[in-house]
Amino acid sequence: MKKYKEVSIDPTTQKMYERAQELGIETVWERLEKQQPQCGYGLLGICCRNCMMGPCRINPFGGEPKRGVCGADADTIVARNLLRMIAAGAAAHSDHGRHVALTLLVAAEMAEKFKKEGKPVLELDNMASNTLPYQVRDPEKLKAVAKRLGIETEGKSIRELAKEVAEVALNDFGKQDEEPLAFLKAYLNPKTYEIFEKAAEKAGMPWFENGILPRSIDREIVESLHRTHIGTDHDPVSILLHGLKTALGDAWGGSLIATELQDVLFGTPKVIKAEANLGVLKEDYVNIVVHGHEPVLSEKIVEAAQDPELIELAQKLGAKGINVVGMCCTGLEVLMRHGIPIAGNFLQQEMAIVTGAVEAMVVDVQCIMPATVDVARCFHTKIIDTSPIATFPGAIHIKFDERRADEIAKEIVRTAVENFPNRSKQRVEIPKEKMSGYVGFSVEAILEHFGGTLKPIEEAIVEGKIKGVAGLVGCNNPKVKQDHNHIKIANELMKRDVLLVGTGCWATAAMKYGIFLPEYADTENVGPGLREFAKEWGIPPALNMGSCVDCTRILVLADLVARDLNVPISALPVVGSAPEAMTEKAVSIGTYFVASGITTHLGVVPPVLGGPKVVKILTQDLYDIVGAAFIVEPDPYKAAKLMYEHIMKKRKELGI
Ligand code: NFS
Repeated sequence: MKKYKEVSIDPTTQKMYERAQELGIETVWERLEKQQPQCGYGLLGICCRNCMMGPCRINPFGGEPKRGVCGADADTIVARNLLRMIAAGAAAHSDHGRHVALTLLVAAEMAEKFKKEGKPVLELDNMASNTLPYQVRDPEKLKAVAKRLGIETEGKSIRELAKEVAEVALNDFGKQDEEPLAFLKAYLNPKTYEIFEKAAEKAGMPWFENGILPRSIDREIVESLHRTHIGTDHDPVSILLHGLKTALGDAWGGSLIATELQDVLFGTPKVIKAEANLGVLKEDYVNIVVHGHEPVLSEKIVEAAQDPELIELAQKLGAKGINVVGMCCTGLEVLMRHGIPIAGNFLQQEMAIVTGAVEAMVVDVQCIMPATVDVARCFHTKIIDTSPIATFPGAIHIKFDERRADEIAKEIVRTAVENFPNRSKQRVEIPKEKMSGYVGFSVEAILEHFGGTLKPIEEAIVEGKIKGVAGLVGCNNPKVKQDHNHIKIANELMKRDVLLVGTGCWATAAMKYGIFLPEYADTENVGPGLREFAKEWGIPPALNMGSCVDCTRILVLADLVARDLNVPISALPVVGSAPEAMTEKAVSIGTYFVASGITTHLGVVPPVLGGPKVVKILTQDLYDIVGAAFIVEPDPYKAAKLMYEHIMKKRKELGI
């Protein structure tokens, strides 16, 4: 068993980990330990299970076997496995995006139907009627998205526009022509577009029509599975090029649609102060943790928890009220838009339950450990699964249906409230630590803060006050001490005057240690230039841009700067990093950052080292093909140095 200090730098995780040990509860760290030693072939990416002649594995030391039964060598196998990871990650983000687009369409269609039935017309045309399960909370954003897509907005109601935008989005998932995605064409600057167009030719594969420009989100994912089927694509170059294409379908398609249409439905985030870490759980309240990724559910839970009838019920049962808190990305969604406190990042999901103070953990999709059900069994906590595509054995299933969103959300909250009397008060132990910070830095909020332009950031970069920008993203991974790499890399970059923007579990980590407070600029972890800039503009030295699908906000921001300077994104002094990467989604994000021109660091070695050609393509050749590549470095100090060097190289190339 590990010592509490080995698993995390977060004092709340340390305490709850010790508590779990006291109670004999197994957690992610024990399960990781039981897996040791992990399979070396798997770690290197050289086992293949794609057909039933196998499983095959390649000798990593150069001896036999050098090939699988079909003849595939190590590079083919590694490349195929990586493509499948990218495809799975892109699928997860994009299916989320599809769900949001469908929700917008369903709401618009319901408005149309109600209108025909003679319900109040104006409210329905504005999609502001609360007879609808989902409204359009940001009509201006809807109009802006429609304009980008080239949809005529004059003389159209919000309802009509919502329907048209949703239809264009949905068409990007399943269209069959060879044209690039409508969303990509609408959002990407021509210089970067050109790089995508020519990338395959540069790599010596001119038969890729339109280079690595994705044609349809679903099609690229399906083609990934096809290419990696036994006996199909065997050249690591073409396999990886298709990986870039699939990931770009995620970035400038699925994830972008998720972010943009979530803003339309639930409001575009504005700067707001909020709190993070397990200390946001309240001893005398009904605590509901929303965990997963899709705000289509968590938004409704937040609303239902404000229902006076349910609050009264909670009080009748001895609680002071209902406290909704977030976990992982769905937590970030409601944090960004409503300032709902976030209880933690990926490695704290079990820890939250160990407090003994959680009445219900309401989960939707992605990054939810099935082990939450086992931990919950040791307490009164109910795990409620809600997505038709994510069922957890042993959980309560209250499956969500957008058309009956309000009714179902209330049922879920009621289930949690009614569970309050089952809490065993003596077993409650909530760590006190929590931290506040500013969140809500959407691209729109950043523009607003700087007076409608990015010029102040650009000028500070040119002057050298800020050396560049780093996008820090991604998960926790129990192979890394929780949050350790996140915070070290952040500090090392800020010390070197690099402005940070970030999302996902990195953002939750940063918030827990006070990095999203303007005062953080006064600490020794921030260099003098960045400190001056942050103070001048009243911002923290790092900006929370949201959940992982919101990595597209980082791309859109980079794209705006690239437009201003009339260069492709790859020319900018910008880097990316996923210091504690874990999911297939993180692999897709890393790939689309690189494909879009942002050199990206991974702090956890992906399973590719068994394929030397693949490693060379990913870390070197891609510079010539898309102008960016991967840096792999587990040591956070060395990583920050390499990232900084890349920024300085880009500055030099720009002549600044
Ligand atoms: Ni991103 Fe969100 Fe966290 Fe990693 Fe999981 S929550 S989508 S994948 S673990 S950052």
